Amino acid sequence: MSLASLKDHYDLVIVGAGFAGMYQLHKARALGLDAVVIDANAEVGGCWYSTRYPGLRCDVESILYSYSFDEAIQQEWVWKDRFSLQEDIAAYCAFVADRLDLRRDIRFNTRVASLDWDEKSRQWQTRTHDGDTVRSRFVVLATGALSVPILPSIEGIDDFAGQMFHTARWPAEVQSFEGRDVAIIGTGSSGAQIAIEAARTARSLTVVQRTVPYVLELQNRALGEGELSEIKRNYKGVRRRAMAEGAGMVFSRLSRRSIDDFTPEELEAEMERAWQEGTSCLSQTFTDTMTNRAGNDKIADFIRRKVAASVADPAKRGRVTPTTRYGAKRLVIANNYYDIFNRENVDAIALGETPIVRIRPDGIETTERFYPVDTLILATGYDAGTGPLKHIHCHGVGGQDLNAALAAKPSAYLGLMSKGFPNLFIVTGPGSPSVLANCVVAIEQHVDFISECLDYMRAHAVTRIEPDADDQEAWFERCNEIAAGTVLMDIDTWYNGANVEGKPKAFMFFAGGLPAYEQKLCQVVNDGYRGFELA
Ligand code: NA7
Repeated sequence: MSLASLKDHYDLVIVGAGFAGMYQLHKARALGLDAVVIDANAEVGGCWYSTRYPGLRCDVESILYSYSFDEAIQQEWVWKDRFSLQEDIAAYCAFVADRLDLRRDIRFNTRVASLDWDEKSRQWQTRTHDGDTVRSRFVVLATGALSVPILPSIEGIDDFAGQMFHTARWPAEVQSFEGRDVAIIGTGSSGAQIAIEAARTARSLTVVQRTVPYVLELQNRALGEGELSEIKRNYKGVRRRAMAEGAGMVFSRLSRRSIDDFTPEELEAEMERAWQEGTSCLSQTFTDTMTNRAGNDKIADFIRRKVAASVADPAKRGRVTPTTRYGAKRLVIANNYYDIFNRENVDAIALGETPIVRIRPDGIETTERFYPVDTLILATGYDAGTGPLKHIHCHGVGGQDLNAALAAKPSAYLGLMSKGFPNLFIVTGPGSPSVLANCVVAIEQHVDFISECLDYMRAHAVTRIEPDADDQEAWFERCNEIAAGTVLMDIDTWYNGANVEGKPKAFMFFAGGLPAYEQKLCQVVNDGYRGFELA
């Protein structure tokens, strides 16, 4: 593919052509701004284009994990499944790019190497790895939260002689596990989804668990034509309902009551109903899943009983039964996950009981036994939130380094801007609802805010915006205060930075829900961008 040439100057440079970058480009054009998107991939879609392991499926409903801003697009696109496969989401992004003619302003196959602020001209200089430089008044980092993989350091791993890959860097040619001896290290969403695929065809599958996950039922199914038309008839209403919910999703019913308000029989019935509805309904139906630890234990126990009813072999059942705090880690939601452990070719290791001694060229040796492996899958997660920014050398006022600032404290005012980095917006950055909600809703919320802000600045002849240091600090504290009142800080997770060595333990997102966050954004705008310094 030939690369569109970059001009010397734009009003706005957008880094990343995923959901956020695509929408930001569309909004910038509507404002009459001259904008360009730069993306390292060869196509739009961001992580939905670049992450392609077999079985990758979104755990937010298709009808809501999609743009709401264009009525014609949402009426025209036909979703196949209640929860979409990666290939369908990637196809949707390509369709949107076609419809809005976005590609002519996207420079693909190009990585941004550095961003440097020039105080005198109040402009950013963007340098690409190819050596091109571009100047712009504004930069929007639409780089996503989960794209930089973490590779585990396990003794002997470098000597492994079989095929080995991280889920985020999946080779296109590997689509089948037929006849292979597969081990999957990691049991977040990626590990669980691949395990379901691999179990069907692998000669043997070993699921290596460091923390044994709670896996909820996705309840995926094909979307009937009538069902989709019904939703489309009132799409606006469905979107409004999603926006009003904390996580940007819609359920047929939420109890909206405390777990303590139920008798044991009623609670059992409510949990079963929510389990059958699928996805995260079991967590969302109660008002206090994340704050009422005794109540939270009752949900954990309900899932343990589901495991007990699903896995016949008592030894395997013991190994896949979770014991940690429910809901503190990102929920894993998949179709019939526990059933795979009834297959003779599938086993699980619980590292808490039988740790890995070393990886050998032909398998995994634990303190208990040796597992032959020729395909080693690293489903070991991401340097979340701040990780994607680490690959860009970003220097703000006085040469200060954005990554050094984020390494010290993952803080951005409203998750949008960091002090010392004027005119640089981050979509779904640290301190925003981001991955705690339906990310597409969170992205639209941010892009709308940024676009309105750019329009305001132009109308008021403002050429520089940056957050106030005290307001940024107060927001960081607020995010951590909210998380501290919940189970989210009870254990080490990628939400609180604990999965990356050397990362400060701090809560990286806003856990107060989308409506509260939206209210805050509105207040800030109504008060003339309170918390921001405009010049
Ligand atoms: P996650 O959710 O971060 O899961 C990573 C898994 O890998 C998790 O089970 C980790 O155990 C495990 N892990 C990480 N390092 C190791 C080592 N060294 N040894 C053993 N196990 C390890 O990543 P996913 O890709 O599954 O999902 C990320 C998100 O992407 C997902 O939630 C969706 O939003 C999309 P741990 O739990 O830390 O003990």
